Amino acid sequence: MRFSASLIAMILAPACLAADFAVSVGAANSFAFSPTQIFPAPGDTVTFTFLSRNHSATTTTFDTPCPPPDGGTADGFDTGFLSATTGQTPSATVTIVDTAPHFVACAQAAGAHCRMGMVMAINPTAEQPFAQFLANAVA
Ligand SMILES: [Cu+2]
Repeated sequence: MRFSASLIAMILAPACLAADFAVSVGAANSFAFSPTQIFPAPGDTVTFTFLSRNHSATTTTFDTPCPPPDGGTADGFDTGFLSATTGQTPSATVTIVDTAPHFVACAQAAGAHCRMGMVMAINPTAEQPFAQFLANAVA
Protein backbone atom coordinates (compact mmCIF):
# COMPACT_ATOMS: atom_id res chain seq x y z
CA MET A 1 0.00 0.00 0.00
CA ARG A 2 2.76 2.44 0.83
CA PHE A 3 4.44 1.57 -2.45
CA SER A 4 1.29 2.38 -4.39
CA ALA A 5 0.88 5.74 -2.69
CA SER A 6 4.46 6.70 -3.52
CA LEU A 7 4.00 5.71 -7.12
CA ILE A 8 0.94 7.94 -7.42
CA ALA A 9 2.83 10.86 -5.88
CA MET A 10 5.65 10.45 -8.39
CA ILE A 11 3.24 10.44 -11.30
CA LEU A 12 1.51 13.59 -10.09
CA ALA A 13 4.70 15.48 -9.21
CA PRO A 14 5.54 16.93 -12.67
CA ALA A 15 2.15 18.58 -13.04
CA CYS A 16 2.49 20.10 -9.58
CA LEU A 17 5.76 21.78 -10.56
CA ALA A 18 4.13 24.01 -13.18
CA ALA A 19 3.82 27.57 -11.90
CA ASP A 20 1.52 30.43 -12.80
CA PHE A 21 3.02 33.89 -13.23
CA ALA A 22 0.55 36.68 -12.46
CA VAL A 23 0.90 39.86 -14.50
CA SER A 24 -1.30 42.87 -13.86
CA VAL A 25 -2.32 45.09 -16.76
CA GLY A 26 -3.12 48.75 -16.19
CA ALA A 27 -2.93 48.72 -12.39
CA ALA A 28 -3.97 52.06 -10.84
CA ASN A 29 -4.90 53.35 -14.30
CA SER A 30 -1.28 53.05 -15.43
CA PHE A 31 -0.21 52.22 -18.97
CA ALA A 32 1.93 49.38 -17.66
CA PHE A 33 2.33 45.68 -17.12
CA SER A 34 3.62 44.52 -13.75
CA PRO A 35 6.03 42.89 -13.41
CA THR A 36 7.79 43.98 -16.60
CA GLN A 37 9.76 40.75 -16.98
CA ILE A 38 9.18 37.16 -15.93
CA PHE A 39 11.10 33.93 -16.44
CA PRO A 40 8.66 31.02 -16.72
CA ALA A 41 9.70 27.51 -17.81
CA PRO A 42 7.94 25.45 -20.49
CA GLY A 43 4.65 24.22 -19.06
CA ASP A 44 4.23 27.22 -16.79
CA THR A 45 1.36 29.61 -17.35
CA VAL A 46 1.05 33.39 -17.38
CA THR A 47 -2.19 34.99 -16.24
CA PHE A 48 -2.78 38.57 -17.33
CA THR A 49 -5.37 40.38 -15.22
CA PHE A 50 -6.79 43.57 -16.70
CA LEU A 51 -7.39 46.21 -14.03
CA SER A 52 -8.29 49.37 -15.94
CA ARG A 53 -9.44 50.72 -19.27
CA ASN A 54 -9.28 48.42 -22.32
CA HIS A 55 -5.94 46.81 -23.09
CA SER A 56 -4.42 43.71 -24.65
CA ALA A 57 -1.38 41.53 -24.10
CA THR A 58 -0.10 40.83 -27.59
CA THR A 59 3.26 39.39 -28.60
CA THR A 60 5.39 41.60 -30.79
CA THR A 61 8.92 41.89 -32.12
CA PHE A 62 11.95 43.02 -30.13
CA ASP A 63 13.16 45.49 -32.74
CA THR A 64 9.85 47.12 -33.75
CA PRO A 65 7.42 46.67 -30.87
CA CYS A 66 4.73 49.22 -31.69
CA PRO A 67 2.14 48.44 -32.71
CA PRO A 68 2.22 44.65 -32.25
CA PRO A 69 1.10 42.65 -35.33
CA ASP A 70 -2.57 41.71 -35.57
CA GLY A 71 -3.04 38.52 -33.57
CA GLY A 72 0.48 38.68 -32.18
CA THR A 73 3.63 37.04 -33.51
CA ALA A 74 3.52 33.60 -35.12
CA ASP A 75 5.19 32.00 -32.08
CA GLY A 76 3.23 34.03 -29.55
CA PHE A 77 -0.26 34.96 -28.45
CA ASP A 78 -2.86 37.70 -28.33
CA THR A 79 -5.37 38.03 -25.52
CA GLY A 80 -7.44 40.41 -27.60
CA PHE A 81 -8.81 43.55 -26.00
CA LEU A 82 -10.13 43.02 -22.49
CA SER A 83 -11.94 45.87 -20.80
CA ALA A 84 -12.06 46.62 -17.11
CA THR A 85 -14.19 49.68 -17.63
CA THR A 86 -17.38 47.90 -16.59
CA GLY A 87 -16.00 47.13 -13.13
CA GLN A 88 -14.92 43.66 -14.16
CA THR A 89 -11.28 42.57 -14.01
CA PRO A 90 -11.08 40.04 -16.83
CA SER A 91 -8.07 37.77 -17.14
CA ALA A 92 -6.46 35.61 -19.79
CA THR A 93 -4.05 32.74 -19.24
CA VAL A 94 -1.46 31.55 -21.74
CA THR A 95 0.79 28.49 -21.45
CA ILE A 96 4.49 28.88 -22.14
CA VAL A 97 5.69 26.12 -24.47
CA ASP A 98 9.35 27.01 -25.03
CA THR A 99 12.34 28.85 -23.57
CA ALA A 100 12.49 31.50 -26.30
CA PRO A 101 12.07 35.16 -25.42
CA HIS A 102 8.58 36.57 -26.05
CA PHE A 103 7.95 40.29 -26.10
CA VAL A 104 4.52 41.59 -25.17
CA ALA A 105 2.82 44.93 -25.80
CA CYS A 106 -0.63 46.47 -25.61
CA ALA A 107 -2.13 46.79 -29.07
CA GLN A 108 -4.54 49.59 -28.13
CA ALA A 109 -4.80 52.84 -30.10
CA ALA A 110 -2.64 51.69 -33.03
CA GLY A 111 0.34 51.27 -30.74
CA ALA A 112 -0.07 54.45 -28.70
CA HIS A 113 -0.11 52.57 -25.39
CA CYS A 114 2.93 50.55 -26.53
CA ARG A 115 4.82 53.74 -27.36
CA MET A 116 4.04 54.97 -23.83
CA GLY A 117 5.98 51.97 -22.55
CA MET A 118 3.13 49.52 -22.06
CA VAL A 119 5.32 46.48 -22.70
CA MET A 120 6.73 43.47 -20.84
CA ALA A 121 9.05 40.58 -21.61
CA ILE A 122 8.84 36.83 -21.09
CA ASN A 123 12.27 35.21 -20.84
CA PRO A 124 14.31 38.18 -22.13
CA THR A 125 17.99 37.41 -22.71
CA ALA A 126 21.34 39.18 -22.37
CA GLU A 127 21.19 39.84 -26.12
CA GLN A 128 17.55 40.99 -25.97
CA PRO A 129 17.14 42.55 -22.51
CA PHE A 130 13.93 44.16 -21.30
CA ALA A 131 15.55 47.61 -21.01
CA GLN A 132 16.42 47.66 -24.73
CA PHE A 133 12.98 46.33 -25.69
CA LEU A 134 11.40 49.15 -23.69
CA ALA A 135 13.73 51.67 -25.34
CA ASN A 136 12.71 50.30 -28.77
CA ALA A 137 9.05 50.73 -27.85
CA VAL A 138 9.23 54.34 -26.70
CA ALA A 139 11.71 55.44 -29.38
CU1 LIG B 1 -3.28 49.50 -23.46
